[in-house]
Amino acid sequence: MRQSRRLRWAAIPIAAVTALVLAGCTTEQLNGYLPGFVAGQPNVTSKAGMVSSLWVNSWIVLLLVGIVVWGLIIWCVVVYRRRKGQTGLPVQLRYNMPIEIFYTIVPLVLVLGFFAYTAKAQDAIERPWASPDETILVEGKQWSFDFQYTKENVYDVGIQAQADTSSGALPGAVVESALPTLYLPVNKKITIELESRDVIHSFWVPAFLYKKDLIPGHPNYMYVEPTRIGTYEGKCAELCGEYHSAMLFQVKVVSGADYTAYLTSLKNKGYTGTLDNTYNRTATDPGTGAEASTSDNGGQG
Ligand SMILES: [Cu+2]
Repeated sequence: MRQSRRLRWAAIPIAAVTALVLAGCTTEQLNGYLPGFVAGQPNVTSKAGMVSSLWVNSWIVLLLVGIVVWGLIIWCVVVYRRRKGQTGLPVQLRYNMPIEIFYTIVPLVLVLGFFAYTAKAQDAIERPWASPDETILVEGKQWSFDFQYTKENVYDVGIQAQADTSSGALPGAVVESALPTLYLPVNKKITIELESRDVIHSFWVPAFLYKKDLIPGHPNYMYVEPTRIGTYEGKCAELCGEYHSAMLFQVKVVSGADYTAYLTSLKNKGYTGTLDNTYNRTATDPGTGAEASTSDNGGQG
């Protein structure tokens, strides 16, 4: 009786401290330090919150499991330590049904729980838009990306990151303005089709918390709804050859008006029509008939 009352009193300061700690949490901390979350601003995409809550809640559950396990280990070590004058092995315990049922059921419940929440989030993230506002084809190639804005029939061709050799530039710095840039209109449902011209690449925008492989001959799809205007870094996340590390790009989430203006600028540059295989490295492979007339450019097309 006395002990339970004491526990109840202990609960008050624990709850108060927990509330204070959570109230003092920054947006970054509440989202498990995942990239893309900024205090007072909307999430980068409509689905980023699902990923971060799956991540953060999984960590909370796993830390609670950890605390129980660490506690039991420390308790065993202290309570059943060898005492002065003891020799030989202690009494061995076997076939303890309650414990065996406990350590079978609890992990099973945990695994099923993680599976269910992961499947639920994955289903929501991977569900195709019924009627996308925009459809964009992303072509990976050694070592850059091309972007085809399918509805408007314009495209942009990327080159691999260029080293910044200007005075004062840090070693390894790249010319940001020369990076291929994918423009996305804010608050629109966009289907991104992912393809590759040569080997497997991966399209990764860390701030979107979303990444998917570009596989030659096997289109993949991403369903994105960007919800915050800004510039986000992207990179290839699948080792794809010598200049894999130079396979960088940027994503600019812009207003509808800026998006239209950008597409018009592509049209004015003459980047109209459909991206064909001109930029394929494999266009020069033996057997295509092109090997005689086209010199191998080292795959940097
Ligand atoms: Cu790559």
